[in-house]
Amino acid sequence: MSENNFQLLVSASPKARKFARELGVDINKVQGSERQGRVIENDIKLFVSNNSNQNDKIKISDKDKIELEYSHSEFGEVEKKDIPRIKKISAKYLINSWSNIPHVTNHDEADITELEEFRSSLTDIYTGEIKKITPLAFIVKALTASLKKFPNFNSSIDEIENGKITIKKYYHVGIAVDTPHGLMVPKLRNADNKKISLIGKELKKISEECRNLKIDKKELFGGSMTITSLGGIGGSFFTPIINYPEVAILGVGKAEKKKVYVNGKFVVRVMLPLSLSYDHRIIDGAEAARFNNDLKENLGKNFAYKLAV
Ligand code: CAO
Repeated sequence: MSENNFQLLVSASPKARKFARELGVDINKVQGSERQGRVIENDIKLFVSNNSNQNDKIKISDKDKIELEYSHSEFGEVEKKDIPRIKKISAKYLINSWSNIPHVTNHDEADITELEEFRSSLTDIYTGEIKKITPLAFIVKALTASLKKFPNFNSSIDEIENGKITIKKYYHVGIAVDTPHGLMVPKLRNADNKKISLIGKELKKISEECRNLKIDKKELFGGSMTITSLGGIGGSFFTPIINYPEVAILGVGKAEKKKVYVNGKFVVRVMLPLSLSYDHRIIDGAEAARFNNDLKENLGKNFAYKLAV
């Protein structure tokens, strides 16, 4: 091993290393304050605060900058607040996705009447208590089934210049989680192999970890496709922004009872709004419409995966 290699292996406790990883800090760049340069948590905090101004700048190129002719305060009272760190980090990704990916969004509605009847009938076999599993767990499972049939949606095209597409053979579904610090997208790993009740538990676990800033940084990477659900809050259709380097994202709205025309008459059905945004460089509108049809089938009355609750 060369002298340089030794310099890279900074001395630190596993706890300090984990802390640095969670904050996305390269521990080798941190100046240790303990004996022989050992790094402790305080050194990492100091490093973050010294570097945050530089690293957290939201990059907007000069040509895109618009100079305001008047300051806001010329029109009344204003207040300046810091933008949370996570929002600053996601800003770069959002600008990259929105400016570089040709987005198209297909809107559709899934009839989840039977799924909802089934979901509300789930009880614990030992206690008889109603099992609380949100529709999202079912949507995750349905999505993985569609991804298996439509591998283009489980791809990345970061090497498009070389004419290469990476098809992932794993099914790690990203879940957009609303946190007080900003939006975070942890991955629900190998969702295709998990029962719906386990997916429900993991959804709670990863969203809590995000809200308490306890999620490991690596868990925010390596996804197949993302689901962004506003169903628990409200609203129907929207235009989700693709979470680069993924190529598609599914927006889910609030399911509502609606009058639908079926077999010659109007009937009341529970309809779930779906908004599928995709990268038009790799996915065509027809493929997206077929994907939505398949997803609707997976969420519809023949949903076979219910056996895997
Ligand atoms: N239609 C109708 N009701 C729904 C629903 C839907 N599509 N999705 C959830 N609900 C219901 C749930 O069943 C639950 O009902 P009860 O209180 O009666 O049990 C309630 O809404 C709240 O659900 P939830 O939001 O807590 O749970 P979830 O599993 O649906 O979602 C999570 C988890 C982490 C995705 C969510 O908490 C969250 O953060 N959502 C916001 C995501 C977001 O901000 N996306 C926008 C990104 S773009 O800026």
